[in-house]
Amino acid sequence: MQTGWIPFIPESASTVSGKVDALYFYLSGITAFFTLLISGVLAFFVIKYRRRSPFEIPRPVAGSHALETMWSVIPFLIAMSMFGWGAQIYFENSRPPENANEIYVVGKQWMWKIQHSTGQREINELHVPLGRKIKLIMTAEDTIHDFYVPAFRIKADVLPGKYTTQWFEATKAGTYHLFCNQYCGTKHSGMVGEVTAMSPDDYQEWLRGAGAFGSLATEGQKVFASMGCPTCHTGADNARGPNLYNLYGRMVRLQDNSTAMADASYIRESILNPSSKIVYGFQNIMPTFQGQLNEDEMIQIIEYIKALTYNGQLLQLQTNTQQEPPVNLNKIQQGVDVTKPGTNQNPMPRTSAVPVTEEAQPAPESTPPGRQNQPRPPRANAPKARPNGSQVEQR
Ligand code: HEC
Ligand SMILES: [Cu+2]
Repeated sequence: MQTGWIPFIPESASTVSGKVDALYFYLSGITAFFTLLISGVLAFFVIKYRRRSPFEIPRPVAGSHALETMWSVIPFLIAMSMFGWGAQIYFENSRPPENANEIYVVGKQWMWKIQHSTGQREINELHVPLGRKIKLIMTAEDTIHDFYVPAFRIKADVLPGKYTTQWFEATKAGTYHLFCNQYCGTKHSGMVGEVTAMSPDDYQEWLRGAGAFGSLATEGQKVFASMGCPTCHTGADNARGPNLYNLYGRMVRLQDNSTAMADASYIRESILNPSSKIVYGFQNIMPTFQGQLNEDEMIQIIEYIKALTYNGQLLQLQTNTQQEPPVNLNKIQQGVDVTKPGTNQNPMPRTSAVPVTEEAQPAPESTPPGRQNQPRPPRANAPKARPNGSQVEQR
């Protein structure tokens, strides 16, 4: 929908902005139509049925079922059309597509901190390629903020202690306003920034120029090691903590036999409030890391744990026994997208963990030394080892 000629309408630069505008004009159009209709009819009747003499007594009005029904049903249908149309756009807008590029946003008084999974970081700026779906995973360090880009017609609250998401696909190169749209303190009005949408080639160029840090996953690996997580999460079967390999995106079985989805929020909660959900077959011994990790580090750890999942081809856990550097660190640092199957020709990492395949057998029911608890049944979220210890072929 072409809206450039109308004053006060922000530029339209994403796949959804035209749809939002169309709905907006539909609502405005209906409002204008009924405003004119009602005020016109009102003026007409005021004149037509005015009292002509002081003694005039108006004729009594009889009810009309047809009329009553009509003016109930027609507005109902109109209202439902608004609802249906709005809900459709809302759903489209609030469900990020599977294949989107993920970018992390941390709001804090009073700035926006952006982290790309390849390691680039920005403050109050966001660079994105045109024609790619971008999913923002957002959280706040202090209070409620709201990430609002009018040109993309996207806006969502950013909450402390929680991840919220929104997504967009930019369609037009340019630089657009970024606002915080939720009053968040003294300098709220200064919490602004710019979103730059650029052609994929320019974007690649920009990534090369901006990448001063390791990828989020490799940064996360460092945080993971420096926090002492590998002392319990060794990846071995008899470890004190569960193997985090292939954890992300799975259903986890919990002590009370319920299940939970291992997404970013679950991992975050596992780290900050470990006793709230105890993994089946494990003791409640994990200490809380509340106050020891900032939101940036939390995101990095999550990306690291995520990177431990893709087809079992990625990084390996830094275990105590491990001498070699993780398999894919170099590739990730070179900017190779190791999440694509086939980019890693290295042999499987040497952890006890093996990706689950359809024909994978349950782990042998032996009790490894040092276990405090009963041998546990195979866990839904744990990769399973073959009885002979060999590794299962990649899919
Ligand atoms: C003292 C040992 C210990 C340390 C240190 C430790 N963990 Fe844990 N972790 C555990 C145990 C035991 C569990 C399972 C019980 C539970 O859910 O609390 C667990 C559970 C988890 C889970 C959920 C796993 C699943 O399969 O659902 C995640 C994620 C996790 N830890 C991440 C970390 C991170 C990140 C660190 C470092 C910042 C860390 N842990 C440090 C012992 C530890
Ligand atoms: Cu704010």
